[in-house]
Amino acid sequence: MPVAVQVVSSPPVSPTPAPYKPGEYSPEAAYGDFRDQLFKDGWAVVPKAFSEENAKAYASKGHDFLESHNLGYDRNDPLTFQAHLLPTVSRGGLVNLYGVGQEQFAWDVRQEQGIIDVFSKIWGTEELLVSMDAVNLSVPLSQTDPKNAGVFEPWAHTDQSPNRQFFHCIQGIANLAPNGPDDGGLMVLQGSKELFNEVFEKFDHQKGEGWTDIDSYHHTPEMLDWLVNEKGCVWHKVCADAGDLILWDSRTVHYGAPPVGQKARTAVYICYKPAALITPERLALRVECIEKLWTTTHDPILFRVIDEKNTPSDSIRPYPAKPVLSARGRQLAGIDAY
Ligand SMILES: O=C(O)CCC(=O)C(=O)O
Ligand SMILES: [Fe+2]
Repeated sequence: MPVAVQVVSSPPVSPTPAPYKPGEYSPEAAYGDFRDQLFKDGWAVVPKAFSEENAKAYASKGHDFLESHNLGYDRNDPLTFQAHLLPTVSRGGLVNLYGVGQEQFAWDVRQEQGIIDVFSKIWGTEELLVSMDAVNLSVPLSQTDPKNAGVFEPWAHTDQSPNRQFFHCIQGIANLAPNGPDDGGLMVLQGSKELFNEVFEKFDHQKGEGWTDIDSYHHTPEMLDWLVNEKGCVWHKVCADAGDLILWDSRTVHYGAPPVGQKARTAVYICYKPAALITPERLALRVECIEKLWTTTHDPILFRVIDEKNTPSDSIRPYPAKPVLSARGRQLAGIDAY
């Protein structure tokens, strides 16, 4: 399981004005729910967004996925918790190859009504499109094996272009297994959302020929040092139970940490945005992704398509069957109009 650098194809993305502005915090306009913390701190956990029983069943499908590559991994045998017995994962246990974004269990999570309701509240509409993003399947790996050194390195970033200086996206993690302090998971830099614009002004000299329009920016050591040591931002490990939904504003600096205990991390990355935002061209591309079993990045509107050419031939696993979607799922996919 080498840590792969994923190349994704990049259809043109450009800074767009945000037509929805629900994401700014004001004490006068308190919601009395998860949105207050989300809009203030840049992250929040919604407990019990879906049932623990369903979460466990989805987690089991995640382990089926890992075992089905027939590389030697067996969830019941800790001696097989080794990188070379697993399919290729990207950083922090994130799997985005092998057509995983079109796996039935990923779609079943996206069709969970409790999760849809949370994003409907955020955007003020039930007419949403959902991402066809990666999953997280992190088997605990040895921290002393030098081959795993890269696995344990932080990869602090935001999933929003420095050119979009406004509320743009809320990302989510449907948490499938109990996720305590040692179990890996989302690390957030508390306080960094408020400083999203300022950090790029302060480090303007690092922009080279200009900041990227792509919604992914990895912060330089100088930026992180400034955020932590001068601005007082604090790293926080988000903990959650199976069935909880973790949310964060894409301007919050974050990364996914691998487990350092005995238990595996399993999660589905999930993000919904109003269907009204998409162009006909991108809607057609979404449907093509489902047809061709392609995975995308996090934003259901301005997504990039993961280049499946990087899927290694290290496994005999066939690609997934086409997912079967409910009527609601077909609307969330963009196959059927609202
Ligand atoms: O694995 C995580 O908790 C975070 C992954 C991540 O950075 C993302 O999905 O944008
Ligand atoms: Fe991210």
